Amino acid sequence: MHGWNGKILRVNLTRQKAAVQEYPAEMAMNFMGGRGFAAKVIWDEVKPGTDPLSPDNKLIFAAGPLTGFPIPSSGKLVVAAKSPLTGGYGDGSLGSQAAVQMRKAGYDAIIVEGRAESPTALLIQGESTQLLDAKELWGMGSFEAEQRLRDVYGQSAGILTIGPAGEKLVKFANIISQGGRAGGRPGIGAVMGSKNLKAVVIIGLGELKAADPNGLRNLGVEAYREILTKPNYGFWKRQGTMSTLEWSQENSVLPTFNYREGIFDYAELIGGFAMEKIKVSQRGCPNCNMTCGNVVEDANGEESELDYENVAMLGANIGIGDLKKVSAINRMADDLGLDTISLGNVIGFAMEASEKNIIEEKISWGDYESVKALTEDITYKRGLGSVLSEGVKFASLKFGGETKTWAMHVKGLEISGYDCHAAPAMALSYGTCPLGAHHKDAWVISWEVKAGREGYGEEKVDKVIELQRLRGGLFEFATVCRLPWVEVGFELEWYPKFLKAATGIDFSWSELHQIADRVYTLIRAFWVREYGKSWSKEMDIPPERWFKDSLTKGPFKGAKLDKEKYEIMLQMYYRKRGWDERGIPTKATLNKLGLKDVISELQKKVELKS
Ligand code: PTT
Ligand code: SF4
Repeated sequence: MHGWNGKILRVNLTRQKAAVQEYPAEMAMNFMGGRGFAAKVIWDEVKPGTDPLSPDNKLIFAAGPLTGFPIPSSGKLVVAAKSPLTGGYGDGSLGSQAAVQMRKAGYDAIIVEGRAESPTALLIQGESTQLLDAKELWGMGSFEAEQRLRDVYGQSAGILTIGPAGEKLVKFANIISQGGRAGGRPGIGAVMGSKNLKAVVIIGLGELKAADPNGLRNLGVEAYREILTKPNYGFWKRQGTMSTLEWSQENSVLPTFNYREGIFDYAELIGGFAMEKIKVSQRGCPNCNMTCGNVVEDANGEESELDYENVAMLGANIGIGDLKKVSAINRMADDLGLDTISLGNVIGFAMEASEKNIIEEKISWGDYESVKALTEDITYKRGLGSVLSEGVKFASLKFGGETKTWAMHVKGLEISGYDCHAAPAMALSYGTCPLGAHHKDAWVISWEVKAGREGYGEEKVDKVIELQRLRGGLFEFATVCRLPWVEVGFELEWYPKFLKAATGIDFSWSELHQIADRVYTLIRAFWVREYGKSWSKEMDIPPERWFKDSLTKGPFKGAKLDKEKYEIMLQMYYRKRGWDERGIPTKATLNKLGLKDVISELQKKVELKS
């Protein structure tokens, strides 16, 4: 095999053993890599009903056949596990030197199983694998832990750590790298913590082998050059994802006051231009010439790396209109290892509950000091923080009553930074994302704003599926950053060419789409196997707030979603995916996608339609 290393490293922390395993070419052809590999391993190896925080869950780090090659933005790594937040499949994409180093160490994936008896770090240096005592790092913030390791292993080592939130098993703890890259929203950091694994350090000593090394090198040179010529490149380098803030405000999709509104009175103070005034430097993932990490000086004079989602959720959604303060909370989240989207979501929920006297604690919109204290309490599971650390779905079940209406999640994963009162396609994207309400699989909102907000028609369903096949498919399997394509218009046609030069295989678009459909259906099967008879189409329906409470201001004042029309759109989506009216794959679809073995397993849990 070229492009792929053909090897997986399996580390058992209970037995303190590591083994290198070869995997068949069929696995590469059917699932490609990254999310595809992770989904296959989780389906095959995580038994139904496994407690996600038990030693039986598997923690997976997976790259794809393009990861690490000298082509644009190829330093990404999928981190995955059964999610403790949702009980379903969970993953995230992290930009890190660890992605490149893992591939250079000769592995396409690492599977971590079991649980170490005491805090441990996994060290991979070329072919050698060691488990190190990490007691001294336990309790440390992710920044300090990474720095300590970097002092020993050097600047080029790939390092992944968890913060105290992962150690304390906060259900939305994620994994941090390079002082501000974060991945694994659905609690993948908590899974790492449950295994007593504080850090992973990788130093690759080999070189990646492409089928056509010269061809790939030349393509890479041409591609980097091409990105520099894109008209939006200069502005992107200035603002990165932060320009989305003003765009969201203009289009009334900026989540504000726990998704009550789509505009925020102080948006200008926390947008891309405000960011430029406090920007001190710029960082990025490996192999990338778009370096979109905007580093700013926060309210404490410290460095904080900003992206749109961080600011939408820790700014507008909780009523903070001061970017330096937002940045300080963002820095806390990175250091503690908390997902900023879920953090802003649970805090917004608590603020609304406080306003409505549903809880005794007083925490008002925009109250910076209380937010900082609550962020600490969530991490260390104290008082109200302890309830919120379980996620917004759990908190609403605990507080009961009307809170269910405005607990903003799908399948237990808190909603990302786009309000959907007037965006049915984006609502469908959240509803059907294989992780719960993440925007990563189909950021259809930018298209929907241009195509028209009102409709619930077939073209919206088609667009969601088309984007899921690319963003949730190709980019997550080849495991490279999608932003060159999404943000500066780097053409999709480059990717089959990269794949051909790396692997020697001429993948057609229909083959790439089929891999995406296979993985989507396998992940859906995993969810259904976990939820069994309690699975229903309700799992794919966003929260009641968007159907019940209209926007009260802005250009879309009065707008709300239509439930009946949403459900018609959802059924259309199911039909196109070959799933039945409950959203469960049919036998014919499973057969067509080469997932025959899944049928017998799934039939133990639910009745399958032909
Ligand atoms: C992603 C989610 C996002 S998506 C953001 S900002 W975004 C938040 N960032 C967080 C953060 O920062 N700190 C923190 N403690 N929590 C955070 N949670 C949120 O996590 C990220 C970029 C971005 S910035 C995006 S859109 C793109 N996402 C990609 C993707 O998903 N796949 C892919 N192939 N390429 C992508 N490129 C872009 O990467 P999750 P990163 Mg992230 C500080 O992981 O779990 O998917 O959640 O990886 O290296 O930080 O790069 O406006
Ligand atoms: Fe990382 Fe941004 Fe480059 Fe993507 S565009 S690889 S997120 S620096």
